[in-house]
Amino acid sequence: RLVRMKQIGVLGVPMDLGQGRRGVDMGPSAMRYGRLQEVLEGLGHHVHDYGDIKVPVVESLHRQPKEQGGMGYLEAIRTVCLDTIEALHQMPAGVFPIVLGGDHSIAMGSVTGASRGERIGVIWVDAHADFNTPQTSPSGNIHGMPLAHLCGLGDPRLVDLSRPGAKVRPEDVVLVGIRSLDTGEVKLLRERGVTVFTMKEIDVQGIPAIAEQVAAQFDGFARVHVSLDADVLDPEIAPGVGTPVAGGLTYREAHLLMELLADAQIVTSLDLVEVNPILDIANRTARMMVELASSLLGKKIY
Ligand code: HAR
Ligand code: MN
Ligand code: MN
Ligand code: MN
Repeated sequence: RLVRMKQIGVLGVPMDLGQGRRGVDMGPSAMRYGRLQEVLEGLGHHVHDYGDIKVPVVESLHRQPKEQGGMGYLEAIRTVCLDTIEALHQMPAGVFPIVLGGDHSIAMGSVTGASRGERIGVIWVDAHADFNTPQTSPSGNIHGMPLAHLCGLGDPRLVDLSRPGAKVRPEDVVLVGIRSLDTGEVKLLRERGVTVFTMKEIDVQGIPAIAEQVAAQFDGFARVHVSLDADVLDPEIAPGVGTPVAGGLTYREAHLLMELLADAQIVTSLDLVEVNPILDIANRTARMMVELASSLLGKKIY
């Protein structure tokens, strides 16, 4: 079977304001250096790089000392997400967007932009659920909150991006690879009916059974977004992340998930986030993310 050729639009969002560790703003460069465009063109796709969204450097921002964690950067994050939405809306309809982070707070922009105002399924592949609100967050870091805000929970300034209200229905969200949750997140995820595949479920059921359930859940959806956080991978194979958690996906589990999602032909947009080249070893994590994008976009060896 041949790969069905896609028009791919790459957009960098070099934002590190959603968390405290510097270096994740270099993620887009690291993945471009890891030959993202060449690899995808090698599959037969046409790739157009739209460049980077402008993100203020942290030293130029004056945050309120009273604000906890990263909440002081809320307005800057909001502006970057609005610019991301606008840039995605500028891409021609039918383009498959790949948004390069940056920390995971960029997903409030990327998912909203990729949805183009319509219903969208979200496959959130991450060690974390990122389902905190400012009230439940133990850290105040906004990269631990994007999925809650996409579902309409939390600070209205982040919920009401481009139009008021939730952009994603909680029942249209599937989490895969989860192994670190805060107490408040567990409560919210259960209340809202989000589907959660923890690492335990992956160990017990295996990736094929989970990929099948995900494909069934999103059968018939016009839009399905994969938000791939590098820290879902085991830190042994992806050391370049700010919040590593032991016991993550193996190389083959991660690729198999992408390969089976490619076979299902449901995915219409992708984030590659949380790559921190400062913490990495010889750009290994960025290269791994490029390879995973290639598996999701139809790479076949036989
Ligand atoms: N749950 C924690 C918090 O909200 C940690 C969130 C962390 N990190 C990410 N996102 N890398 O997936 O602070
Ligand atoms: Mn072009
Ligand atoms: Mn995340
Ligand atoms: Mn994470």
